[in-house]
Amino acid sequence: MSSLSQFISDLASGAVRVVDLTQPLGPDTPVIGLPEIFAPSPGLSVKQISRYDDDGPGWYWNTITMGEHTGTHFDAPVHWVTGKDLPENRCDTIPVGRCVGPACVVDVSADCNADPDFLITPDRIEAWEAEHGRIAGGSWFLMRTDWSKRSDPASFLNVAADGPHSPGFRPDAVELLIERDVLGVGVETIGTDAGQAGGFEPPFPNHTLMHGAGKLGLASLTNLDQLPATGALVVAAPLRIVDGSGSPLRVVAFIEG
Ligand code: 23J
Ligand code: MN
Repeated sequence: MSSLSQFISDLASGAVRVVDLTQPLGPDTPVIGLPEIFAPSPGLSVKQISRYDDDGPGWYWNTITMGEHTGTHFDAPVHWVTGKDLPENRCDTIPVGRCVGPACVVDVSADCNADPDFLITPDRIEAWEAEHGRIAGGSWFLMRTDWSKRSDPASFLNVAADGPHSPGFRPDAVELLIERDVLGVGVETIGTDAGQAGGFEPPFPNHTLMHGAGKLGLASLTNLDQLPATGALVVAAPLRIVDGSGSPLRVVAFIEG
């Protein structure tokens, strides 16, 4: 049997399962809050075109409006100034093959429960590699924080007087992942950088360094607790928006068992 027909029969038998890493997308989906000097990104609004009525007796459809970076979404390298001149850096030009890869899932949920400002370090990634093997080039690096379990938007955004508090990456951890040549990183939080990352050096290291290296981002993922540390296959392909900096998307993982 060819490997693809094996895969198809494993899907049919349930030997391979599909896990949805996507949050529902609705008008109440939270959006990132930036300092007021910057333009805000609007959340989803939905306007009905018709619903089996005078505007369309046999059909239902809507118009949707939202920022590209709303809900479970994809960050393209062109999103950040450091990635603006790279080849194949936008939603319509990224080869779809770069959106598909094995997942390395690092569970830092206990650390994030103890400290909402938890930052993953190179040591922590190397400890994971000592247990599970070196991160292969072309992998998605997924950080399991269990942040997606914060179903109340206020606790998900976790904004205090000094700004948002949510976990992320230390700059040297981002550098290590670039060295490993990952496809990109995926997180459960509103963005791929920590809530306090605007004050890091460089600011927003996951955006500044990852996108500068042509790497991708996935934000607001869920169900990472259903994935094994290694062995899942993740498909995360954005809408092919011309000159798009990112897009909401459906993120799908295939796992064994
Ligand atoms: C713009 C500015 C800062 C950040 C972001 C966007 C995101 O997190 C995003 O969705 O790309 S941190
Ligand atoms: Mn984004």
